[in-house]
Amino acid sequence: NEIVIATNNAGKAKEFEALFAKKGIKVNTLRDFPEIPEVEETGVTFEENALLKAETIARTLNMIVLADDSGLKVDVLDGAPGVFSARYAGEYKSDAANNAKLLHELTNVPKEERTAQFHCTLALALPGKKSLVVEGEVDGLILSIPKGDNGFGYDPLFYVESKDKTMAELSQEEKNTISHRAVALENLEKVWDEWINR
Ligand code: ITT
Repeated sequence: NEIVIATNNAGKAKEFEALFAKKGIKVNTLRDFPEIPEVEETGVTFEENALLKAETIARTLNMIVLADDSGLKVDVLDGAPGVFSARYAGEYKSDAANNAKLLHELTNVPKEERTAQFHCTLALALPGKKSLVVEGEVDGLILSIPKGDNGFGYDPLFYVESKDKTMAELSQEEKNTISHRAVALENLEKVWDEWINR
């Protein structure tokens, strides 16, 4: 009962650790395997990138590997930043720079047109098995001013109507009940046993 999460993102790693601890599954991340080189995300879809990360690392380690490719899709920007969410303001830029760029792109866009979704695609891979892919999304609105200090990435700008809070104002526990990542993991759980025993 052990899994490797193919991520270098500390925010994602923390959420997965909490989500898998409940199931009694030990989580390793790429921090535990510093010798493994970073997988370049050359795909144009969340699914391509998730499969690329999961299958490359699974082949290297010969272990069950879960990869998360996720991002923010803003309707008025035709789904941008999408798969480019981590590098929206440029390669190696900070979350703050990405958030600033997003606000700039949405200058003068009225509140009712600032609808968005957080998207998460998970790929589960083990050499010799056909990989499994599941998805999850959560709806929100992009605020004009960041609010809250929890979470990571675009969380301070992502307002969740049902909670009347941004993702960054939710505790990690609350975020982990409603997030795109949590929804995707629920979908993974439904097919997990069948996949493992296939
Ligand atoms: P790994 O590939 O190593 O997992 P990454 O950060 O490069 O890390 P992605 O390519 O999947 O991962 O990019 C995801 C980006 O989308 C992430 O850097 C954030 O900017 C954004 N994002 C994803 N999930 C988020 C969340 O729960 N809250 C806020 N922003 C999120």
